[in-house]
Parts: sequence; C-alpha cells; structure tokens
Amino acid sequence: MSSSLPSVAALDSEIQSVIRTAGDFARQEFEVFNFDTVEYKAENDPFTYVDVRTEELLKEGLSQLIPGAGFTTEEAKSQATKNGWEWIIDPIDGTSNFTHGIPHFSISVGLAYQKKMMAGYVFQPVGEVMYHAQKGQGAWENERPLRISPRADLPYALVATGFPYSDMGWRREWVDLVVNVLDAAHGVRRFGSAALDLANVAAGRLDVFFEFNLKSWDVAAGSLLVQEAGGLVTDFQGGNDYIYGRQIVASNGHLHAPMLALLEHFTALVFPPTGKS
Ligand code: 2AM
Ligand code: CA
Repeated sequence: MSSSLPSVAALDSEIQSVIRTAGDFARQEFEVFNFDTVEYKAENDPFTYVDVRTEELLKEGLSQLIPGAGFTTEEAKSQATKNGWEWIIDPIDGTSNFTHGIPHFSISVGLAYQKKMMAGYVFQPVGEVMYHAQKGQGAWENERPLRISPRADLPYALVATGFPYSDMGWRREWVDLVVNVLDAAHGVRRFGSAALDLANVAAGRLDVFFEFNLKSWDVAAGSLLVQEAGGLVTDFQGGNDYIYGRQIVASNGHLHAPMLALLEHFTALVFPPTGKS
C-alpha cells in the first residue's frame, strides 16, 4: 500500500478480526492465569507473557494490512513509519486487573495517519465487546451506535480517573484534586483501564474521565471513540496535547469547562509558571 490514504473502512473488518483473535488468546490465558508468572519492568509496572504474546499477535496480523506502517506499542521498541501510517497499541490495558483475576481489561488499537487518529478499537475480551470508531463515521459498541451522555450538571455526573502508580511526586496533590471532584460531582470511579473508561464516556455511561501521566497507547484509540460519539477530549488546559502530553480530560462536552476549572489548581502546581512542559 502506498502512502496515499488506504480506505480504513475497507480494512475495518480485517482489523477487527485480528483484534478478536488476539483477544481470544488473552481471554483463554486469563481463565487459567497464575499470578506467580507476573514480571516487573519497574516497581508498580507489571507485565506478563500474555501482554507480550497478545502484542505479537496484533503486530503480526496488523502489519499485513498496511505494509510500512509504524508501531508504537507498550511492550516492544517502537518501529518508525515508512508511509505516515502508525498503529498505537496497548495489548492489555488494565494489566493489574488482569493479574488479579478481574475481567476489566481491554486491547487498545489506534490507527493514525500523519499523527491524526483515523480509527480506534477498544476490545474487551471477556464478554467480547468491540468498541470501534473511524474518523467522521461515528463510534459503535458492536453494532450499536454510541452517543455521549446528555448530563449537563456536575452534581449528577459520574467521573472516572486513575491514581498515580509511577512518578509518585504529585500523589497527594492528585488526591486533593480527587476530593474536590468528589465534592463537585455525583461520584468518582477508578476502574483501572483508561481505554475502557474512554469507551464508557463514548457510551454515555460515564460523563467525564481525566487522568495524569498516561501513555499514548492507553488513550489513542479511546479518544477517537469519545470524539466520534460527540464528546470532547483535551489536555488539562483545554489544548490538543492529550495523546502524547500525559494529561487527558474526556467529557460529554457540557461538563468540560467545569472540569477544567477543577483541574486549574493542580495544573498550576505541576506545570508552573509557563504552562505545560
Ligand atoms: P496498563 O494496564 O496498560 O498499564 C489506569 O488508570 C491506567 O493506568 C491504565 O490504563 C493502566 O494501563 C495504567 N497503568 C500503568 N501502570 C499501572 C499500575 N501500576 N497500576 C495501575 N494502572 C497502571
Ligand atoms: Ca498495558
């Protein structure tokens, strides 16, 4: 395939089929998983043979579909793109859940062309739920079109986030921020898979998701799901640096401004005085 735009729509069913095959492997291993096999890249940073093999299965399958496309993945070294196309992959998002026998984990596959997201897939192997979106074509949960929630008042909003697990320097400030969100919103959830949190914002179940220090592979696919379902995704200052900038706020749009206002104090602490690094 040349660097001209391949039709992502034409590749959609083949992409989904590669992801489902990798997901079948992950689900089968989940059912028999032994915690003693967990390894650590660093403190608090677990990985398993399932993360590694699932990623290999995805790369083997997806590299056939757009030859020359690059790969940014969690478990292996990145491969540069030769034609502007790039896969951004987390083979298991929610590894801590996976290793503890909690079925809330997902495969996250984003497809970008010249750094713009063109397609996003978040697949939950347990239950076989495929969230998918293509730029300009809407977002879907299996066959059902997705739409963000209509809730416009923070006191009724269900907000998801994560806690710091590395670079712990800001954890107390983060907890203060979460307390402020608890005061302002209906409730706060911490599910452990950012990709599924974003899918749930797209589906209108959650109203807001925000997190600090995530990687591109955690959020690339899910961000497009939210946008294609009618929502808004920004960094903590309302800008566009949410895939590589380690700050993400995704909402139904109505609640974006009040959420950014709640984040203002934390942002000023972490990125003084000229804004983000
Ligand atoms: P991961 O499972 O792919 O690592 C949860 O808030 C998000 O943080 C998930 O997307 C999760 O992705 C990421 N994360 C990375 N390391 C983590 C850890 N040690 N504990 C919890 N979440 C972690
Ligand atoms: Ca992962």
